[in-house]
Amino acid sequence: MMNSPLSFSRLSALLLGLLVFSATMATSVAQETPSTSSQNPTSVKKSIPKISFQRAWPGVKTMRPVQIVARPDRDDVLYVVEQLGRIRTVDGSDLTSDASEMVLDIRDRVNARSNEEGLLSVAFHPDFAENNQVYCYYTAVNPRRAVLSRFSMDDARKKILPQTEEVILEVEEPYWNHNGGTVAFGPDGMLYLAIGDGGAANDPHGYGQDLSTLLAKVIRIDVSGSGKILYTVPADNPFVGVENVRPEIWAYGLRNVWRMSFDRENGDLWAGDVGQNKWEEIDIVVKGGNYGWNKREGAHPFGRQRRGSAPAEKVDDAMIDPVAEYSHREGLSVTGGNVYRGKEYPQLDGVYLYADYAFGTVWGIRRDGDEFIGPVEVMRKPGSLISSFGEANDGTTYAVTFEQSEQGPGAIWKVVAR
Ligand SMILES: [Ca+2]
Repeated sequence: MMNSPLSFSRLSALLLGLLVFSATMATSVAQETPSTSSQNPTSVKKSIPKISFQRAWPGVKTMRPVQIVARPDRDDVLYVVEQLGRIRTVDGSDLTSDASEMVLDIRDRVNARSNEEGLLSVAFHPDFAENNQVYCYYTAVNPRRAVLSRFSMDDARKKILPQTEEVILEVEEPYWNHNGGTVAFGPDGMLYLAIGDGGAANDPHGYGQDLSTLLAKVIRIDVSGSGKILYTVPADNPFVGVENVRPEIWAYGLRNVWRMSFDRENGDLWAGDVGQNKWEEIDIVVKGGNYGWNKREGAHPFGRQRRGSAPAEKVDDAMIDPVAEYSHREGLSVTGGNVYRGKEYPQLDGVYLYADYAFGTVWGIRRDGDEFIGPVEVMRKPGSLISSFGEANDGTTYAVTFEQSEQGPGAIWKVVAR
């Protein structure tokens, strides 16, 4: 999320002016493209339906919601992460309910002074029902750093207890921006964390391709230990035993992954990596993969435009191209989403949804083996800054937004196929 090359108040005013126009467009598009599921349910569907956002929990007041997450042991509650350092509940069984409880407040230790800082991501442990563990990823100061911590919920599972914090990992952040990030558990039970390149512009220290730092990486660690062992490195990580390389690294060359998620059906790890000057990208993150930053931006060489720098280096074939990209004519900052696996809209099954944070455009893309269908633009919602998507346990997909401006009220939406 969250390049801020423009004044968003001005941008939002512009975008709001387009609302009536876009509502008309959305209607006509939906009529042109009826959403039908495949005739043969065993084949990969070829179509990508249009979607819309249906307001959920309209009476719940939230500010700067940056994530909505499910709790593995219960369907009737979802958790909305607020960037300033709080987590609140919404009623997973009643989307009209106004009920909301604040279950964690760590504003005392979270630094959320800038647009890209704060409590950025939360994940419940897959064995939460047994261990009460909740993992939080946030930014802090003195020194400026990114923090991955484990908290426990109380026995009644009403509150996440701030005093139970155990810091698992800290990464020094040289600049305020590009902190990533997403914490998520894989189907293998390991904890994956996306960490940004540390910030500034151009990745001035070359962290993207530097395997001695955790910046600009997706890391994979095992947090199942107990006592003083807060994490271990899985023996099958790609760089275990390589000299001067951090063994936690799972993939690298990632500038600022703002949202990644696992396809719950096949385990694919999809990520939206925010670009700098020209290209926003979607990657499927694989073991040991190099996604190019700062030698590449999207599928394109990067570096030519740097003053005083050498010409862009020859593009290395070992670097992995994005599976989708879009230029800054179409948006400014990608928000990665998730592969829809809910039962309610079979025509949407298998579609990875992602958005541009600034323009409010949503796209869908399907993976079909090594081929991809799409991306297809499936919705426009100018005036909503789409900060994240999230899934309930049954695959129902939600989105959270800042309305009208970055300081505007937060809103939560259910993704509906048209
Ligand atoms: Ca890349």
